[in-house]
Amino acid sequence: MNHWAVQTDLSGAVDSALRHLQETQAPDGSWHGDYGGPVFLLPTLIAATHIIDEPFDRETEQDFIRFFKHNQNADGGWPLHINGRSYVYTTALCYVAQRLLGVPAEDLDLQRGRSWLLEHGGAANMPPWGKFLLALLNLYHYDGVLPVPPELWLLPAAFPAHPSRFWCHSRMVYLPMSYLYGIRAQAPLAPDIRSLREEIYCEPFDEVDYRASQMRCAPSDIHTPFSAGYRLMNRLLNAYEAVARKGLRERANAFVLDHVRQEDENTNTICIGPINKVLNMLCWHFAEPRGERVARHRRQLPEYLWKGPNGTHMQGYNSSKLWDTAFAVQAIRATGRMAEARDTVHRAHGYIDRNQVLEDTPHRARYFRDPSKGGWPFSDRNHGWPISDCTAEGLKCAIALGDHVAEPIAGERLDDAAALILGWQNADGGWPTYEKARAPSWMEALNPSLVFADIMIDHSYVECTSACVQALISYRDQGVNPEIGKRIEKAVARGRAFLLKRQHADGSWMGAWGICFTYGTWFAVSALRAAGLSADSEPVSRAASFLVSRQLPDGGWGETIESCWRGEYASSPDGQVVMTSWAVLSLLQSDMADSEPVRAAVRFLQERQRADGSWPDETFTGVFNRTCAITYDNYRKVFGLWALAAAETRLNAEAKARGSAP
Ligand code: LAN
Repeated sequence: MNHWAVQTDLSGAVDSALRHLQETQAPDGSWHGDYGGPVFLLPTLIAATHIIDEPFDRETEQDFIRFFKHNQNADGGWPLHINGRSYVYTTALCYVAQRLLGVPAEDLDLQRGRSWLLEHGGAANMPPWGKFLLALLNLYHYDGVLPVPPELWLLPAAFPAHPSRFWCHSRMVYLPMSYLYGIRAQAPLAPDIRSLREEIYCEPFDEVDYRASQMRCAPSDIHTPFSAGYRLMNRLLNAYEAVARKGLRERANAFVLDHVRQEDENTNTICIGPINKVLNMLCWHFAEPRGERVARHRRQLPEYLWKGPNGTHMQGYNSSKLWDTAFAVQAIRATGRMAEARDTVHRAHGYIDRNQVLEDTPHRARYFRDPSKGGWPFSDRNHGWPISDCTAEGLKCAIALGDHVAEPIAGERLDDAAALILGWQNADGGWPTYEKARAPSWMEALNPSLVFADIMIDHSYVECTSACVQALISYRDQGVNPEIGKRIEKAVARGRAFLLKRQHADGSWMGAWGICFTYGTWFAVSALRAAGLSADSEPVSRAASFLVSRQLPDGGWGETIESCWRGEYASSPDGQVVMTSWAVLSLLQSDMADSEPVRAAVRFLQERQRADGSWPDETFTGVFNRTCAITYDNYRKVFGLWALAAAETRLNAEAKARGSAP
């Protein structure tokens, strides 16, 4: 019997999902969607534009307020990410931001927010980043800010805790922070600030014990407590701050400002991420008031904004365009309808072609940068920071599209990408996000954020490793010289060993950037299969058993962000399209490819699909630093299509094997 016959019109479902994907392609060839979710970014931006006195137009500001109102929790507080529980960090920031936007303190929602805040210890109970921002606004005393002296940058680079060894996102936040701290940057004490001082603390502003509150934080906000090592270091930093000499401070400030300038120039003032974007802008506001550099930053800011149905907010990156486009291309390819989708594919190829990084950053060693030439970024080439897995997905697409486009990307550019990937592999066989490991793992203990985990160094990740392994294999398979071939073979073997070591006892892999085990498992299984493991090999079979054990009665899979911070599978009550698609894509590569669980999952995907080929919005699928959820708007249409297409391919292959039409 043909088990697949139960799937009514699978090819029709693929057709309509493909049509929907094609219809939503942007004119530049990419897929562009909301990259939101975090709630702490927008208030940070509003504080900064307030400090530089360059607010947004009234209409946009009203839309910011709409975002805040929409995302206020029933208890009165604000969450770290949309739909999360309340944090003191975001509650204080969202309260302050709305006041700066002109919402009166008597506003009923703000009153509820203030009550929640004061019940949870007030703004002196915020985690360090929040206090730092309040200090910039002149709403908090610098005595209560964890010292971040710029002089650390002047230490010999060989020093193991030198900031050049931090994960680039933390490094690029710490950089402008150390400048602003070094000069004790502070907005003037305007009347709105004066009244806010009386609204957000449990005690009168001048009676807050700032020094004692340096390390104080509400339990609701603590994910990674201060380590003993950090406490000791913080004592040393405070002692240093008490004796810091002016001459050295000025030298350090100049050094830091030069690095801020270089980051701005490398990224066309986009900066690596939203927080350092805002802080770099503030550096220039204080260093060169009303100068061209701060103006350029301010002009560029709207690129980070997204106007959604529930208000305008600040996104986690300037976009996720390259990443989404690379997956869209692979989903289309899985349909086997490249010829039908020719124009779409051409335009997507154009985007991938135009957005490869073609040169290293200037004086890269002096500015602590790895090579960039040949890499692909997450958003676009203007941003410029290449990422291991984005490079890998870009390379996979460039190779896959080589036969389908008139002007394939030149071979030397593919060579550069492959060389970059090879150069990024860590000693443990895994791949990091942006940069090869620069520091020992104990440095993670110096994480001062409390709110986030795994931010101090660039660790090796399952997803990055998997993408790099797959890309190297595709690159090798199109023919390389024996010497490179040998290097790739070794790199792949080490990557494979890394992945096998990371498999959990239950057969799963934990993802770090998607939620969560369904994501990690899909990446790992895909790489292991590409690297030669068979569908019935023990690791792949165990992964399949794990997935089947987590399938929900509706035929789907669904995970919540709890999976990420608990490190244990946390199921949602109902199946979710994206997680179900990841599970299907994994199972189809296993010895369970032809099984009732897969058929039930495909039925689930078909049932959830709307008439126009799309799927309705669901829970978050992305995460960072284990605690903050982030939206991948395009994942439903991309992975939904990919999973259905892979199932259809399988069905056709079976029919062919039996010598009958499907
Ligand atoms: C991203 C976005 C892309 C993401 C992938 C490429 C998907 C991933 O496979 C590797 C890690 C990476 C590059 C990533 C890392 C952390 C980022 C940069 C983000 C999730 C986007 C926003 C986040 C950044 C740290 C947010 C700013 C907040 C701070 C705590 C600094």
